[in-house]
Amino acid sequence: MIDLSIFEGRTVAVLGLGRTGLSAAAALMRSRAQVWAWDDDAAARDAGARSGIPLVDLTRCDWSTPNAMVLSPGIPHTHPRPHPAVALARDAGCAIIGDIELLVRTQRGATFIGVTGTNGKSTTTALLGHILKAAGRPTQVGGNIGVPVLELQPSAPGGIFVLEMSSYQLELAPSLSFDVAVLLNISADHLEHHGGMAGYVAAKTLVFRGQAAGATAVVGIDDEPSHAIFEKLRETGEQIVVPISSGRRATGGIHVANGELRDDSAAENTVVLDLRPLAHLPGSHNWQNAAAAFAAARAVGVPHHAIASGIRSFPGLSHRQELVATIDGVTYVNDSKATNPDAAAKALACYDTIYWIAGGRAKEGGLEAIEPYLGRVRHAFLIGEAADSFATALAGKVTMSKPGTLEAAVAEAQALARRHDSRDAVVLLSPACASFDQFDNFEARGDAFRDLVDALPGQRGG
Ligand code: UMA
Repeated sequence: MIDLSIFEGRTVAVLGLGRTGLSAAAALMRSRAQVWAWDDDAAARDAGARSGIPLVDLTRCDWSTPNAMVLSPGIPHTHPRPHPAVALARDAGCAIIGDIELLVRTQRGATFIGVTGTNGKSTTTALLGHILKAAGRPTQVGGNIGVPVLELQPSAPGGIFVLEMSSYQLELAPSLSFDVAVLLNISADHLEHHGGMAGYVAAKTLVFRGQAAGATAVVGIDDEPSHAIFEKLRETGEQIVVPISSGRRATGGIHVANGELRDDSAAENTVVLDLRPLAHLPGSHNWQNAAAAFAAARAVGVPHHAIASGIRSFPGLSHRQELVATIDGVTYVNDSKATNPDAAAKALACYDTIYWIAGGRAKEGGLEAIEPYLGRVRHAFLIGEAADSFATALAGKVTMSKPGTLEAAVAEAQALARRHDSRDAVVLLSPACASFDQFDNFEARGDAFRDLVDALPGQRGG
């Protein structure tokens, strides 16, 4: 756990008692700070109280006392409107920061690598962490990937923190200046939280904040907003700027052509590795992730051969095109992490005969990203709150039904897919939606899918 003695004897408000807030309260209490914690959810407050965390209603307290507020990333501080406690803290001139700001303030000697982007950031973060560890570098991985950073250990000499950064977390870490910052891609997501696309792009751009000469910016150039950021950094930034692409030659950078990872940073366009045989990194989106991880690892001095070896031995991540089982010739793939249409489109692009389970709580924006791949979908099984709106959007484009629940969808999908005569049928859970209407989070949704598949009659004997 990270030592926060810089707050010893001071009062720190902690708003939100989910993963971030619980870890922040624990680290602060261990460092003998006075914690005032609150959560709008009574059950979360009760759980906090049971762990000995002092509760103070932050919407009614005296804001002249706290020295800082540690805000959980998912709680609004600007759009659609600031949480009432945030507004009070701000009026009182209290600093509003996230857990990653605390990590940065206390671990000044460490190397920080930040990975952001709308899609692929967890895979890239995990892949990069794996490469660095395999190369013998003392590396810890945390942030949005699901490990609150204050639960990490203090940095060892030469230590590296690889942090997956959401747009929310970037806004709450004003002192952050990454030694290596990675922006993978940008497409519409979390628009309500950022007041629209411009606000979202601005938040993502914060990953490059404060980078000076000697730092490295790794930037995807395959979508318009990211490409525009790349151009601007190349013209005006002081840092080294490395373009990455899985679709075109990234002159002076890293790209993938026909599945081959190529290093063009010295204008030699050297082939580093053939990515096509790697089952845990399927599809061109994962090839972009590999290009980004390569560029970032190289920026901290890992040799080519060690990076290639790390990419080859990467075991993949749960809930991201995770191969669950093959039963009666039908392959079941858990892509629960696809919480927006863009992410689901990337999975749909990887298979030819798809029985697609989609739905949940829809994000803003339509299903346009999905449309080019609907020809691969034999049947769509729609679940959750979005079932009706998805049915309207997909009408006439694909055959579909509305089983409503994941359980019913898996049963229906199995019944239809096993009738398919060739061996390439895939039952794909790639919801294009958040999970919160029916599950606690995407992990719980993916675990439920895995359990349902495990219980299917067939070769597993369920
Ligand atoms: N809460 C309130 N008032 C509100 C809103 C929430 O009190 O108005 C409380 C909730 O009751 C809950 C707590 O705040 O108890 C939840 O806080 P949170 O939403 O910030 O979630 P954490 O559990 O702290 O998890 C966060 C990230 N979640 C979000 O940003 C929404 C996790 O990313 C991250 O893994 C974790 O910190 C550790 O760093 C998840 C995520 O969905 C994976 N991220 C989004 C994404 O990837 O798209 C950004």
